[in-house]
Amino acid sequence: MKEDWKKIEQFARTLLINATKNIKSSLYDSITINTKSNENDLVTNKDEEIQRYFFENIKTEFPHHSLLGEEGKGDELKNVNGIVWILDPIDGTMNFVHQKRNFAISLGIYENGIGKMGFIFDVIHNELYFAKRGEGAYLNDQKISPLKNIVLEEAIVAVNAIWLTKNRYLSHEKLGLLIKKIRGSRSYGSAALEMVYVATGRIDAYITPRLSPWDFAAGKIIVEELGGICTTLKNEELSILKNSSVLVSNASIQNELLTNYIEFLPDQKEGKF
Ligand code: 2AM
Ligand code: CA
Ligand code: CA
Ligand code: CA
Repeated sequence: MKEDWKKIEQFARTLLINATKNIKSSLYDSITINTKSNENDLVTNKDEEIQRYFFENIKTEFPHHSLLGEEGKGDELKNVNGIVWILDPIDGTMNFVHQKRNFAISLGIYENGIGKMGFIFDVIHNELYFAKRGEGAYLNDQKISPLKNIVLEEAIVAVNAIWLTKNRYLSHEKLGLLIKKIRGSRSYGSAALEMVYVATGRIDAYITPRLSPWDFAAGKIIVEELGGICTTLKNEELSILKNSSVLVSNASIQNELLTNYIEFLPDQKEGKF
């Protein structure tokens, strides 16, 4: 079946605009907060409502497409064949709950495992980051310039402080050396926003040992369109079928980060949280 990519893009934009309006207009309404894998892993009724809104509409318009999303009720993907919409309805739920800002809707559209379009909507700033594979990346209507080379001493790197304490995944000693080497570190609490910050050169890398496909699907397309690199922390390809560690980086510092500062602890298996 020949896909109408213009129609897919337009449809995605309409859903994103409507979802954003919905979130903004109900921002200070009372929300129901539940926990998932642990007491700090939050989900609200809004995360679920927004995902339902997307999935019901996509299913009606494109019944032959597959759906993958954080809040369940998607399709059980056995392979990457066909068109797959990958949604994180609210990325940065803790920020959404505590701060009412610094969260995003993340939507990646893949065809046979290859990222075709990535949308990351920073709801409160009204900033839509969009990339279409091979055709450039945009922040609202403005074309984003490709990334320039940098040196590690002048880099800003996003990493959650939890990984600088002793943990199951990464050598916190090596990461400590990195923090001393670079110009500054940041942690924003939304993987999608951290990825577009790398894509736009506001920061130069983002290091995290555990993400799911809906966290990185859209960001990967945007980052790669601007010349950045997005792999696992072992420099492997990311797959939309697997959880994994993620290194998002300006290409000029990626090898140095992997070689000198990122060390997986020996018995850690990729994707096992
Ligand atoms: P979420 O808000 O959609 O859950 C927080 O540092 C970032 O990591 C967010 O983008 C968050 O996405 C993501 N994340 C992935 N797995 C997580 C987990 N188990 N607990 C908390 N945040 C997680
Ligand atoms: Ca979550
Ligand atoms: Ca997420
Ligand atoms: Ca989420």
